[in-house]
Amino acid sequence: MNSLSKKPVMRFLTAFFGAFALSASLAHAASINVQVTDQAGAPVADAVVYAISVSGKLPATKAAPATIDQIKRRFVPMVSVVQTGAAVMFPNKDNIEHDVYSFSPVKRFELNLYHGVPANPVTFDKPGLVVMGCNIHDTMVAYLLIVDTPYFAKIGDKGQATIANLPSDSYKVIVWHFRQTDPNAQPTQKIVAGADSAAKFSLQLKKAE
Ligand SMILES: [Cu+2]
Repeated sequence: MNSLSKKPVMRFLTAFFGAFALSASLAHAASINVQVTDQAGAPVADAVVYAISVSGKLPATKAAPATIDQIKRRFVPMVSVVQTGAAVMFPNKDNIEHDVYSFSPVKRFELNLYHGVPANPVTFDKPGLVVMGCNIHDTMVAYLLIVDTPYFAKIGDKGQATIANLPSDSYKVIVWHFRQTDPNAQPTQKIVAGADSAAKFSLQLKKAE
C-alpha cells in the first residue's frame, strides 16, 4: 500500500475518532468547583457538596460502595457522602471491640461488638443524614450523608472540592456541614454547569467542640 491510498483512510479514521472523542467529552463536559468558607471567611473542611439536576431527572447510576474505618477509637473518615442505595463497610482496625450503631430515622442499625471486618456491609437505601456512634466509646462519632445523586464531593482542608464529570445541565448545588447553626437550612445555589463552573458558599457554623 502506498501513501496515496492510505491517506483517505487515515483522514476518515482521524475524523471519526475525533468526533467520537468530542461527543464523549461533551456528554460529560461539566465540572463545578466549589469553595466553602465560614462566617469569618476561613476555609471550611469536611463539608459535603452535591448537585441535583433542576429537572429532577435522576441519573441511572448504581451507588458506589464506601468504607468507614475505625482507627484509634475514631471513625475514619468522620464525614462521608454516598449515593442512595450504597453499601458501606465498617472495618474495625483497632485491636479492641467496637459496637457501631445509629438511631437516625433514615437508617437505624447496630453492629454488635466486633473485631475486624463485619461479614456484611450496611445498605443505606434512603436519602438523609445518618449519625453513627459506638456504644463502648462515647467520643466516637461519624456523619454519613446519603444523597439522591452520584454528583457529590467532600470539601478538603483548603475549603475546596470539585464535582467533576457531570453532564452539562442546570443543577441545584447544595452544601451541608455537621456544624451548621441551622441544620435544616442547607445553602443552595442554582448553577448551569459547563466546562469550568464555580460556586462559592459561606456557612454559618457553630464553634468546633
Ligand atoms: Cu468503640
